[in-house]
Amino acid sequence: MGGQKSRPVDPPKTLSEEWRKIQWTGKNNDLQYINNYKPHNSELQHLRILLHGPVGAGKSSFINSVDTLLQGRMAARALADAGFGMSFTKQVCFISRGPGTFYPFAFIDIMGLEKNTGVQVEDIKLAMKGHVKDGYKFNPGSPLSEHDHDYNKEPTLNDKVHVLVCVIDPSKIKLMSDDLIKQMKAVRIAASEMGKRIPQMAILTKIDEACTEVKENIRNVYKSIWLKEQMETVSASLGIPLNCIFPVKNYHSEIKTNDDVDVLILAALKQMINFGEDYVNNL
Ligand SMILES: Nc1nc2c(ncn2[C@@H]2O[C@H](COP(=O)(O)OP(=O)(O)O)[C@@H](O)[C@H]2O)c(=O)[nH]1
Ligand SMILES: [Mg+2]
Repeated sequence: MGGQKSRPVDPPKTLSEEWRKIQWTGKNNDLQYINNYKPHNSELQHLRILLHGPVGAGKSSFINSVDTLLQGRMAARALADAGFGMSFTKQVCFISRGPGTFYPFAFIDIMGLEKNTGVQVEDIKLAMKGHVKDGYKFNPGSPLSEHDHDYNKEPTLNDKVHVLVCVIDPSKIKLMSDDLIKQMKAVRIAASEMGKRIPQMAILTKIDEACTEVKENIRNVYKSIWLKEQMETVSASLGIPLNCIFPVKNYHSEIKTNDDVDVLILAALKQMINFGEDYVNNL
């Protein structure tokens, strides 16, 4: 009698196979693709990629990471403010490809959607339509009005947003308020209703922080059961198809780049460019 109590078996944390196939050795191909990219529509100077999401989600860090990876070394742009900077400015970030030249895509970084502190949905809608002049300092209390000096009455293709990217820290998903989710959804719906639908995707950042398996080896990204669940939750709560959601690890503390980190960032960036091209060419 009194046999040994069997130890509870921990459920597995990783799948034996990646559920999304990744070419871990494909960095150079992807890099070449980005380096060769030129907008098909010659009217377009820069494909404009708007990042939105809560403060601290990693928007600025993602832009920095793209910069870092394309330069092959840590980029010295002071964008990611450690300690969450509270700038409400519509900042357009161009990525340098050498003295005086830039990649034909740019990121628009707008401060978070936090209730009453961040940029409001109305302003983001105006920005998507190209009505908000670059460098405009948003006033969280009142959206930009048509009569304002910074209101662009006749936006051209180059002023508009061509891809909408929602940036989310997966470890915060459970803590996201209903209000915040409602606002992110509102932005997404606005983008869908914009005459022609602006393509949308999401990136999940900080995958190294919340998931031990990924922290140990970033190649576990598509084996981690937890991360897959977070991606499914984002897909369900924001209405973004799973195949438009990309996990990334940003460069934030390291002093050297890493090919596996680069491969994930490049996968997301490639999708942004492809989506933007679709949009611009089917107007
Ligand atoms: N561990 C880890 N930290 C990150 C990552 N991305 C961003 N961070 C950190 O998260 C904080 C907020 O990032 P930031 O880019 O300023 O967020 P933003 O408010 O959305 O622009 C900063 O301290 C970053 O160093 C990531 O992929 N992994
Ligand atoms: Mg920021």
